[in-house]
Amino acid sequence: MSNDSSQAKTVDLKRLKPYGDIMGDGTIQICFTLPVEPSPEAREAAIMLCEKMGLESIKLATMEKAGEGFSMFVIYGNMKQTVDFTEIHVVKVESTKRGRDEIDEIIKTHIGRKLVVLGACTGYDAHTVGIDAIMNMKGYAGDYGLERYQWLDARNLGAQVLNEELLKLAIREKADVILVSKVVTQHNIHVRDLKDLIKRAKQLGLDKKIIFVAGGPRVTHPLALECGFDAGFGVGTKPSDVASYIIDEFLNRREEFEGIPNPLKANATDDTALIEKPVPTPKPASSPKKSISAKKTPSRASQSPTKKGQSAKKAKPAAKKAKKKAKKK
Ligand code: B12
Repeated sequence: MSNDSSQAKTVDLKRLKPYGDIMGDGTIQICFTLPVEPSPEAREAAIMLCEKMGLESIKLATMEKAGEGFSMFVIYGNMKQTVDFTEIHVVKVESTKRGRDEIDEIIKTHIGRKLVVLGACTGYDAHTVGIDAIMNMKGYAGDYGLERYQWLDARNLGAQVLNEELLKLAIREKADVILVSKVVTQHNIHVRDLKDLIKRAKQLGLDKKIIFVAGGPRVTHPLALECGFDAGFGVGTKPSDVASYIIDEFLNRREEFEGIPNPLKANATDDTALIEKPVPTPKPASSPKKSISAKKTPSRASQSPTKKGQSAKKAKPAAKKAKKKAKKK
């Protein structure tokens, strides 16, 4: 594949198509499995399917056996379809990306207290890796988690936290932000659970007081908005993306509801508005983080009608671990 960056100049954004070797060739690579043994007939079937997809100059790179009765293909071909890149407008989270030191300094200077952030994987969902990536000290992809921010009081409640229990804790702990992770999307359970949380929050008058953020591999910002959340984050999100959004949203809301000008806005007059230097390496938080847990709530695993199911069994250790951790703090 040619690596000539001067080719970028010839990109036609009105008629954007995939790039393979020559600008505008429309080359794509696709990979799929057919439920038949590898054979000349299977190969022909794979090529015919690609033709039906509208591909031209089809080149079959490999046909491999993928288990008994299955064959896997990697095929190249050129597509004719284009999209008008200039007409694409995506609804996305609006915030200025900042680093941890800067965010800590902004909270210290302009808010003067720690922001309380509760995170949980809700409903039956036992996939904690996503919320851990955002919250845990060690963080994700070289980006420290929210627990490491000196001016965030970040508490990870773990998996299978019931919406009602999450809101009870939010009231008790005076949460500023609730982070919800949804990974399982079967039968649109993520949408139902997210909407249910906001419905309950509205009944309790919490929807304007707390910033609600959803996340997960199939969560998008528009989907989160549709569910009544304030923002949604998907695949590849880093903790600092979330922390950056939190402070922007917190200060915007404070301006809107309390009339305190947002010092981060470009036209802010406050001379502390622009943080030029990051604070030195933060010391461990002086006040130990309060321990909270959703322990009074019977876990979904034990309530589940399918309690003998694999999902319920696997969920328990994760929930126990989170409770233990919260107790330790
Ligand atoms: C590990 C895993 C498990 C582990 C979970 C262990 C744990 N403690 O988390 C175990 C084995 C328990 C498990 C169980 C099940 N799993 Co599973 N699992 C996975 C797997 C392989 C990886 C998920 C993962 O850890 N990703 C890594 C993290 C870092 O990525 P992430 O979650 O996307 O998080 C990032 C972003 O999305 C975002 N993010 C996520 N949450 C949040 C929250 C906020 C607030 C923000 C801002 C951002 C954010 O930030 C993160 C970092 O960038 C996936 C397949 C896959 N390859 O993705 C299947 C998968 C998620 N599981 C699946 C299924 C079906 C199940 C089971 C139902 C299987 C079964 N029949 O028992 C059970 C369900 C149990 C339950 N009650 O929930 C399906 C889900 C299908 C669907 N869309 O509904 C998947 C996709 C596999 C598949 N292809 O079928 N699973």
